[in-house]
Amino acid sequence: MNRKQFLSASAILSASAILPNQSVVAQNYSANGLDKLTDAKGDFLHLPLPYNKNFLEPYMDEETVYLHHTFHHGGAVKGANKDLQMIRKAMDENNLETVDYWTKKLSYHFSSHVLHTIFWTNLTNKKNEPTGELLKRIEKDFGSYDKLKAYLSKTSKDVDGNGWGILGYQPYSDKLVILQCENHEKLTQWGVIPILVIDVWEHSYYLKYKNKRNDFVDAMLNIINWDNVAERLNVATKLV
Ligand code: MN3
Repeated sequence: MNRKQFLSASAILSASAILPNQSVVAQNYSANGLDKLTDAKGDFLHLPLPYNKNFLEPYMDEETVYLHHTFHHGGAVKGANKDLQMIRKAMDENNLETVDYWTKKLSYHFSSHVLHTIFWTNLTNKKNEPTGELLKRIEKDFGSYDKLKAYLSKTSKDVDGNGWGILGYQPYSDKLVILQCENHEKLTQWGVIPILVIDVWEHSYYLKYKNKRNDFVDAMLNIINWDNVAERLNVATKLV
């Protein structure tokens, strides 16, 4: 088996292994094991939630999940499709006057689509902990699971304005890294593949937690689906 065949075989295995609980189906993932975010034409797809709207109660209330998924995530998908269309139009018409504007917009909307898609699958409704290869990596790169949690928690709580706390795999250094992302696309490191993301935009928590972002982040850290994070790490390390 050559490298390409090996990668393709392991991607198929990973794609089946990455499935989270309940109703998520195999077509939510591409052949390389990453989330399927586009259709055959290259337009962006907004997939249904991988569980019922009340699945994350009481940590995340049904109304917030509904509004967040439908209008915030859904709005980003619509925005990304429009941005793409405007870039194609500019290229077709050979008029690049506003192409930088749509390119910036696409970075914002597409990054939102990527992070929200990961966010929904990262959550479950019962407490669990990382094990196996993921735990080994956490201990190697952060010292312990508790230290990782403290670092991710502090980073997420302290985002300036709207943004995300992110645990990702950095292939250039072969390490897990924490990012503090502003909006959806700022303060990244090139190459990082997110495997665990915490949305600290106000729309994520305000109905239930009001201004208490710290309480929301603490609650989220109780319902991380560490199996999903482990499967994402497995896919990420096989992509390179
Ligand atoms: Mn959001």
